[in-house]
Amino acid sequence: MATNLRSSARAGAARAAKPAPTVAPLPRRERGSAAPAAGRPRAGERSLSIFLNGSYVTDRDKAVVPLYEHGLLYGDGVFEGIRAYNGRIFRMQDHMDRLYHSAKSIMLEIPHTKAELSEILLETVRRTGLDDAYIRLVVTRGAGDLGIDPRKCPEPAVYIIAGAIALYPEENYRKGLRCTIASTRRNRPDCLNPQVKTLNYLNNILAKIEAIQSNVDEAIMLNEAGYVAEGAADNIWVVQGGELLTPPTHVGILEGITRKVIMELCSQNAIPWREKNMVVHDLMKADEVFLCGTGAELIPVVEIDGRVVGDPESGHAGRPGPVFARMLALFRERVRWDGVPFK
Ligand code: PXG
Repeated sequence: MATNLRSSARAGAARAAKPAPTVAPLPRRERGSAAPAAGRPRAGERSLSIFLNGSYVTDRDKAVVPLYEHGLLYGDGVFEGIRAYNGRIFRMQDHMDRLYHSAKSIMLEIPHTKAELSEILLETVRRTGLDDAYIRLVVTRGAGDLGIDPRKCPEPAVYIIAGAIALYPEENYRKGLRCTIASTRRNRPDCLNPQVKTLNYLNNILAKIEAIQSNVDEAIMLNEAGYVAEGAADNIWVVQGGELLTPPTHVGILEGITRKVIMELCSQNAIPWREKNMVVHDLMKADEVFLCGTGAELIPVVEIDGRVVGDPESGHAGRPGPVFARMLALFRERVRWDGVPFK
């Protein structure tokens, strides 16, 4: 009979001989890996604000959720990653709409109206005292019993964490990301539609683990038919002949809000763009590739499975390209003013 590491370690006879791990541990990231003493804020957490299903909490160690919470037991819930810039919540309405659509899709009733939840969101971020913040908004099925039956969870739960933003290292924006094409395919839309932003991120995490194991920064995922889908937690753009191309949602991707902002910025600045089904070769021959998402904003990809991105005669192969630089500048200008003020 198979035993897990803990049960075998508990057996008296086995105590002396700890079983050998079956997998090598994932390498630790240097930054933020050391845990501070309990109760003491981690770096950058003095400005932490948490809405814990009805009450506001500032101490991370007091912000605990029930063990029988189905968000934990089954990933039964939905979420949004949101950013505030310059005292405004960027694209709050878009995030609210997507959250409520995701919840509707999994038959989860959010226990607040959009207007109420927006107010709670604004208040949570206001309490941080920050102008620029990262906000995680989570709605779960709530606590139930050990079975999956959602009817055993009488009350959905709402959790919001707002705090200082953890950016990718600045070096990644200057030098670009090295990526792998993950062998883990993006969830098929008829199994778990990637448009629904659920707490089930294992598909993406498995792709991220592949990137880590390959010693690169990020993973690009394909759909089951081999079409380019998206990054592990970002959408993808390809620049070809001055045109911006991104996979359509029917390929099986999250309909990203940053992706939508890029479409708008292109249209407003007469930069050609369109949705296109793409295969790995389209990435290999691209002039430029970049990823986009709330956390990463826009981030260039300079290498994919050992191939340098870009034409060697362009002068920017293996480096962030001019279209990326222009889009990043337009995006950074937009976030300064486009949002709902909370101050
Ligand atoms: N695709 C996937 C699979 C994602 O998880 C995006 C695209 C980009 O969507 P937005 O709406 O953010 O432009 C995401 C973003 C983070 C973070 O900290 C983001 C996501 C998930 C977990 C963390 O940026 N989703």
